[in-house]
Amino acid sequence: MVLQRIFRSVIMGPPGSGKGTVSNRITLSFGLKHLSSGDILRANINAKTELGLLMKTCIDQGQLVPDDIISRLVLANLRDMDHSSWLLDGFPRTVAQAESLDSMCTLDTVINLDVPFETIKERLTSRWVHLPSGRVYNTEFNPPKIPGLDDVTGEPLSQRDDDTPETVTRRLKAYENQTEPVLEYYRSKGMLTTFMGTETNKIWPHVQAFLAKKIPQAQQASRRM
Ligand code: G5P
Ligand code: MG
Repeated sequence: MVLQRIFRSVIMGPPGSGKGTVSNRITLSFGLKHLSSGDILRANINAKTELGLLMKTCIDQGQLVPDDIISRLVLANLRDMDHSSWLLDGFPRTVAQAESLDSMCTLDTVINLDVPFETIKERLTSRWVHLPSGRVYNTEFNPPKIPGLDDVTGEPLSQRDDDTPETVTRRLKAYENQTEPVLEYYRSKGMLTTFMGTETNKIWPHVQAFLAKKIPQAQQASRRM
């Protein structure tokens, strides 16, 4: 599908709720560009930039990185995608971040994946990632074709340092305290649509149908402009 008007969206949900997995499917179905704040931070850590090394301790302890740093990084990436339709994953995660995003653009929609915390904990310890692309696998749910290797590039997969059971517990706490208020922020603006469930394969058809309705509307609006 070729988009005719710029479509800007955010995907939210607790750690491990399937934001990366669903984003990948949205990218393939609707051609939106995917930008993940976690992938940006991990790319910095991997490249051993000064910022990456500074942020690594925060991430490994399951804490959020400071608002001003992540907002600067993400908004700079969004400016580079100024003429594209995009899906933002993992940002905003605090009300201050949501306000900084608002000051830059108007969103078309916010998708919220509501997956119970008990479901999430099991998933993260069996996750494997391809760091350069952000592609995610799971030894139970979507294993790579060859164990330990990325399906597309054949490069080795790794496990995230913040996927240990203790850190996952801290990440879920940070989500409850700092990110749940962002859901209310978007709900009060009438922008939030929530998809509940315990399995991505059951949630996905609903997300797909929702976006299929939203995106042609954006195209119709552009024809009237
Ligand atoms: P991230 O990288 O944004 P999180 O914690 O928000 O990390 P995460 O862990 O990346 O979110 P996800 O993207 O929601 O999870 O989930 P996923 O990767 O698609 O799926 C998780 C696993 O479950 C995968 O192995 C997948 O294959 C599997 N899976 C999916 N669906 C199913 C299913 O139906 N069944 C089963 N069995 N498995 C399934 O952020 C990382 C850190 O960076 C910092 C913070 O420190 C954060 O903790 N950070 C920020 N700090 C401040 N502000 C921000 N805006 C920040 N953004 C990042
Ligand atoms: Mg993710």
